[in-house]
Amino acid sequence: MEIHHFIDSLPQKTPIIIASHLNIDGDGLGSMISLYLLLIQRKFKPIMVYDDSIPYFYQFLPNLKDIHSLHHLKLKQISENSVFFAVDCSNPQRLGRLNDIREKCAFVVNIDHHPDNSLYGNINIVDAQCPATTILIYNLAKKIQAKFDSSLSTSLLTGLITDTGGFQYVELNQKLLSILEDLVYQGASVATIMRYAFKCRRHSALKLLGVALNHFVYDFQNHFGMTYLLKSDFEFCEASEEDTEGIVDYGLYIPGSLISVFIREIDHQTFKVSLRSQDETNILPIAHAFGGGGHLKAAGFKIQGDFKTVYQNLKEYIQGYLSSQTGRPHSLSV
Ligand SMILES: [Mn+2]
Repeated sequence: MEIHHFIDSLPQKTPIIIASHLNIDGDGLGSMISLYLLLIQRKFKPIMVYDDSIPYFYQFLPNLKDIHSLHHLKLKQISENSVFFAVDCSNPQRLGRLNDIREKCAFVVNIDHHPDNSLYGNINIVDAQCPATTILIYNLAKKIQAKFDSSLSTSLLTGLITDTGGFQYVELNQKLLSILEDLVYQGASVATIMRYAFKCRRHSALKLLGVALNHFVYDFQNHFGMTYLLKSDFEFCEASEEDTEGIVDYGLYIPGSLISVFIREIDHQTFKVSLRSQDETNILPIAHAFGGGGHLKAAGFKIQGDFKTVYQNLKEYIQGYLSSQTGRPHSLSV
């Protein structure tokens, strides 16, 4: 069934939950809020729910106050005829504790653009070619002839701008340009989104970035950069996980770098690893090899062990992976 027909078929009293992935980003938030606004236009009373804190630099987004923490969600708000919309979330595990709520709902709609989406919904709108989940919501908005205003346009454009790194990871082609033009015309501000998403960082985040930059090591022969942050670094900078946003990108700044690796200790001997790549280098197989997931050029996973072993094993794995890649595109040498 097509999604807009499904929405048309829902009785207006249907309890609707909208959720996204843990460690939420601009696309997850933008998708939740834009879908929420669309459903409100259709006279539904959806509930947005999230299982963590929302990064402070997304405070410019509309309707944030309507996102409930899991803690405040009353179980009576969920019934057996509830519909659960999961947006920008590749698999149910990434919902965190919200997965328990998904299991209680009668029907699940999965709207996403991750290539490794596990198609866990009763309806799956999954398009890995799409640069952001908010573009799928934009298409839906057009289909149901939604009324665009600055709130809807801002939430939609935030997903596109943040997931493309401000149009650095995908080419701004004619199709995206016409969507961009439409959203700007309807009231979204590119400058505001760019500024908050990429250039609004508190002092603890800047201090943490300084430490991470000092820890960067580059393997020029194999074209990758690697850095880390330990618990002690977070304590020294009085920083939290939220302050790590964007750090991994710096490994790609060095001319010739194809992969960036960022390891951080999130618990004793538990590490989160972020991977980024450029120039057609696909890092998703690396994330899959370690039990993680993501996109071709942005992926991650968790790993346990003592730091030195984790670091060394990962370094050797990536060296092996890169040297096994044939036809590696020519890149600048340092
Ligand atoms: Mn996304």
